[in-house]
Amino acid sequence: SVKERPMVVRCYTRTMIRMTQPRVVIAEGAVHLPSWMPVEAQQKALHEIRALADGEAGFYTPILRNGARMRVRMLCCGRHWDAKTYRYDLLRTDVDGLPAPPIPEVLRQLACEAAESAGFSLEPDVLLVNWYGAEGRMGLHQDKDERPEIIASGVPIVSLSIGDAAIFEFGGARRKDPVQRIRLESGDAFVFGGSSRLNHHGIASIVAGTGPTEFGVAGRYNLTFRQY
Ligand code: MD3
Ligand code: FE
Repeated sequence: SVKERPMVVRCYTRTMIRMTQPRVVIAEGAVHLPSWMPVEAQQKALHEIRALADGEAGFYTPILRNGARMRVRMLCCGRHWDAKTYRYDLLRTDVDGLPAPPIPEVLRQLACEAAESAGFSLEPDVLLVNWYGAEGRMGLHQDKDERPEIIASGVPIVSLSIGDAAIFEFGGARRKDPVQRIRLESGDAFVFGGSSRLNHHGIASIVAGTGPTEFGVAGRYNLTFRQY
């Protein structure tokens, strides 16, 4: 179903225009907000991501407990997701032992607004930034390493996409449940709360060269904001 979110747009002509923004409910609690971020907000977010990338504790390639390299580069804020233990930790124990940097305030604010746009509320204390190159992907999985009480409460995970489009797969509670394929574009927000919080999901592929050219970014950044 599609619901509309009324919003006011300030034009350069100083006229106030009432517009609506699409809100697509994919499953109970799973709300897709296409083009939710204006281009300026995406650029502001990219600026923050670049500052993190250039910081002491930058991007790395996570190596899973089975020894496999993930097909994304990652950077965690607030808390670090340890790919060896599948636990959250204040330090990057499986990478370089450095503390996870704090979540930049600009980004935290964006996530709270996206949650609100979807009818949820979120106080994120973890941000995972994933970077996908043209060959990037992420297999079907569940996000269940957060505290059980948080997961049970239905608090959402907020995802923001910037750069190249991605083919996102969204399944159900069981691994074998059928998946919906949704193309995520630069500027899209997606909120996964309620009963969709434990659904299987992944990134099947990146559609290289489809991001806004003015950003000068290669590949795709995905930001997931979580409450641990
Ligand atoms: C559905 N990231 O970091 S974001 C992840 O695009 C992750 O980088 C993907 O899956 C990416 O764990 C997908 C969309 C997403 C994020 C969290 C979810 C979908 C979700 C949690 C529950 C259900
Ligand atoms: Fe996930």
